[in-house]
Amino acid sequence: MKGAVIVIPTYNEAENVRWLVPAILDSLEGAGWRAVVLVVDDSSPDGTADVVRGIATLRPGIDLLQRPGKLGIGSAYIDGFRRALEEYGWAEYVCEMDADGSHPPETLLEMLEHAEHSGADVVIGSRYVPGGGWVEGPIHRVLVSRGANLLARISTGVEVRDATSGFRVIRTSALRRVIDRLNALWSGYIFQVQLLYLLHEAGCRIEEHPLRFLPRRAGKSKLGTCEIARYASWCLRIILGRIMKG
Ligand SMILES: Nc1nc2c(ncn2[C@@H]2O[C@H](COP(=O)(O)OP(=O)(O)O)[C@@H](O)[C@H]2O)c(=O)[nH]1
Ligand SMILES: [Mg+2]
Repeated sequence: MKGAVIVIPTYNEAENVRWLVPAILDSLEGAGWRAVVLVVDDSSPDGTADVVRGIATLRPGIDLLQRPGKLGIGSAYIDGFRRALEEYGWAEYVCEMDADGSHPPETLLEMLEHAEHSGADVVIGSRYVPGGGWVEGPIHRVLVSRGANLLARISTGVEVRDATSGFRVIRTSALRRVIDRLNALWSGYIFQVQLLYLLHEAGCRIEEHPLRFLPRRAGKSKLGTCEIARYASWCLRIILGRIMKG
């Protein structure tokens, strides 16, 4: 049986995990996949972890990694990936997914099937390939995303249209190639671009799959101006480094 661990970082997503976690398991198990959803929660004040514990008593396939405080989305993925590789050796894929409903579970299934059929090491849910896009995306969010992608492409040189997407299927064999180098990555949103760069440098085959990116269902975005500034500072540093080298 094909297997996947879906790592979901959460901070104040109680209303969302309640429906999303069972929906992912229903979708994948219904298509013959073995799946575990691993929620990495940073002791959310809204009790996200309690909701996850509650639904975990009702069905198998749900795991929770609780951390002492808000340590960042990047570091949540690093801890989640380590746990996924250590505890779930049967899984061929480790996935990244947001908790807020922007990433539809049906698309995750399509991305896994895409990886199975194409043999790609990484499949990214992409808003910027034909068939993908924003569903009711507010203009400022779309502009931030476009700008972030432009910076990502100039700094890393990786020819991926949606380098900032946090919706990804990664073959475990590919993740193992870079896992020892993840400690050097940053804890915030730039982690996604840094990880993509590492996977690219490790010779992974990276493909994109159309994603219809939905509005967040409940709660608030955690992407603030500080995060955007940190993101841009990393990209500019890499670009300047390139220019200095000539
Ligand atoms: N564990 C953890 N999860 C986080 C943190 N920051 C954001 N997230 C989660 O990362 C995912 C993406 O965040 P979101 O606020 O939707 O970002 P946006 O889509 O760019 O607005 C969501 O599931 C968040 O709950 C964090 O510091 N720690
Ligand atoms: Mg979101």
